[in-house]
Amino acid sequence: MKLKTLALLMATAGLSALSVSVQAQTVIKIGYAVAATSHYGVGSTAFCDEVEKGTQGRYKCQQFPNSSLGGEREMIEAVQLGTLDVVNTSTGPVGNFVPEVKIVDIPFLFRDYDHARKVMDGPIGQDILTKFPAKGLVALSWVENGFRHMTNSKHPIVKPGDAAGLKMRTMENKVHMDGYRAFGILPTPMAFPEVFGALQQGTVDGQENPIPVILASKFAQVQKYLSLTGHVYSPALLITSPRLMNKLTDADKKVFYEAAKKATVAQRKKVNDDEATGIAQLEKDGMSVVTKVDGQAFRDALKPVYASYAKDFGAENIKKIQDVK
Ligand code: EAX
Repeated sequence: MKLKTLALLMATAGLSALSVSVQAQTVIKIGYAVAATSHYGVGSTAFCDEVEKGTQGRYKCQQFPNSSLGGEREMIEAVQLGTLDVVNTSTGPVGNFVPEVKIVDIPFLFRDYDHARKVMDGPIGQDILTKFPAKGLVALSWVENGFRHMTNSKHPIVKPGDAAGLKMRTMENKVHMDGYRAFGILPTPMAFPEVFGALQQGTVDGQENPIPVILASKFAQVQKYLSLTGHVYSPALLITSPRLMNKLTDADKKVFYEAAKKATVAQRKKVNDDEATGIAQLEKDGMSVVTKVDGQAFRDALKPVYASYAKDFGAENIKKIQDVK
């Protein structure tokens, strides 16, 4: 009898040891273009911490910052193929995969951060997220890159005339490029990993990015002039694959979506913090900053392009976004 009990105990112990080893940890690979210390790193870490906590460690992340897995377009392709699990990416190349995203890339569409975040969190933004599965992708949440500003190595930009003729690196984004041409810029599309070198070598005169990216990527080392043009809001997305989502239990799925919400809050907060302290830092780093840009002149230059945006995206859809208060 005693022996039997012992055997039973041993069997139970063996079984639980087995069940522990069956619950192996799944490592999720998450990639982004900029440094681990950037807003992308902060958002991704918030996502990863919550996923690990919410699944009691059954899932954990391995992060690939600094474009170590390629540019944003390549990372989205990798998620589609299943070689990368999650990408935290600006919308730069996303419209080439999911055309419904393009409308939020229109320059001077959003008045400020409050407006942009309200649209993303509201029915318009949330409806765009539903368009991803048809393209073999799942958008977990809107995160954020920030309002984009121009930098260059030639001279201060106050009005479109100053930008005219400058060769400027842009994202691989037609909506942006069409708009920037109206400013007189010569847009040169390029993946992010090539930008620092192109600025250093003078292949391009300038580029445009939000303060958190300009800071994290040390563009002050290769660009003298920063103009706070805020000419376009740059949304970002946490994108994963249907393949990964379909493997999750309903409870784990909920954990992933909750984690994505935490990422949104954390990433936006880092954008706010960088906006608050970053301009002074960039000045310290040697940049000459134009804070008073002639925004109206930039908006006026864009008028003819808005007519073509209206044709592409529907004037009423643009107005719906503008009308969000
Ligand atoms: O997403 O390509 C870009 O300029 C992006 O803003 C940057 O990589 C962060």
